[in-house]
Amino acid sequence: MDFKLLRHGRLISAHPEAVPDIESLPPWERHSAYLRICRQIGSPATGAHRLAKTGYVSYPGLITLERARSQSKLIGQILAKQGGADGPTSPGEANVSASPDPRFDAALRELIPELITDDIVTEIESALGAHFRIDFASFYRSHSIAEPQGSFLWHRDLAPMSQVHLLVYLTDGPERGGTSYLNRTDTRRAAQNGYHFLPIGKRAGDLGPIFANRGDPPTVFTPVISAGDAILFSAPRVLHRGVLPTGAPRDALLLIFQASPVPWRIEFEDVGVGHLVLPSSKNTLHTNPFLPMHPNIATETDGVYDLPPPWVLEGRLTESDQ
Ligand SMILES: O=C(O)CCC(=O)C(=O)O
Ligand SMILES: [Fe+2]
Repeated sequence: MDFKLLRHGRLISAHPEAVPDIESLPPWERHSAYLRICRQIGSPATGAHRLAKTGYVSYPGLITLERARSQSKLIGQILAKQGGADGPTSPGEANVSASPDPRFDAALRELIPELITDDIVTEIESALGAHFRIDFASFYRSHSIAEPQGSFLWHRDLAPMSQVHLLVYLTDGPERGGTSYLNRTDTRRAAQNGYHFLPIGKRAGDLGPIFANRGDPPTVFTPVISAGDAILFSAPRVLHRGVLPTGAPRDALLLIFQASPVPWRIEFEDVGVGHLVLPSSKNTLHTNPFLPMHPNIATETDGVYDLPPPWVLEGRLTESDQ
């Protein structure tokens, strides 16, 4: 399906006449139609293969230790005012996200051009076959708690299939926790065995039973993290789980990318970073990706769990991708 588009300077979005048709598509189909249009318009880089094949790429030392420490310190200062610097703010939830603050905007203006290296651009663009944009950013602290919940259990993010995360660790040491990942092949095997986009209450900490008596056990990738290391990963396409810290908290910066008809730098230069840190988390599946800032669609019900179509369970980007 093609939609009427509009150019605003160097940016491109949907024509108002096309919006009702776009918003009436089911979410997975809407995002895959968008990806196909981004592919037609853009001239993305090609040739990289790690993100496309495995679903994750590790970048040790992506930013300096000094920069990582100063971001971690900033998270501490903001949480000290807001609550959550020294422990969870809701029972059982390890993560506390820092609220928007002009100091984060200043930090992002400096950090983003360093974080999004040419190699990262090539990996993302080769994997999507399209350019990408930064959708939002989150600075968060994960505390040591007794029982893992939410993103600390095996999951795939219920998000557009082209959504990619860059998780930058700002603290280090194994006692500060980390993240574990399965590759795309093992994630697809898990889906065939019935474990995929499970609602929070049904997520497991142990995938052993999912693979028991069904071929080789999965390969679990759990990098030992140092402050400044980063992982680029396809959050809806690979199973992953945070590893809870056992001592002092873990601080991280998460950048969320979505497909775009134009290169990320154009939006970074023309729109800035003021919209990136949000007061609360964003449900990126229930958005209109054709409009500036990908706003949520108010009429689309949040939190209702429908079984995604087979191509989504298999971890493909669109119905016609592999
Ligand atoms: O905080 C973590 O280690 C996991 C993050 C996560 O689940 C995500 O970015 O989708
Ligand atoms: Fe996740």
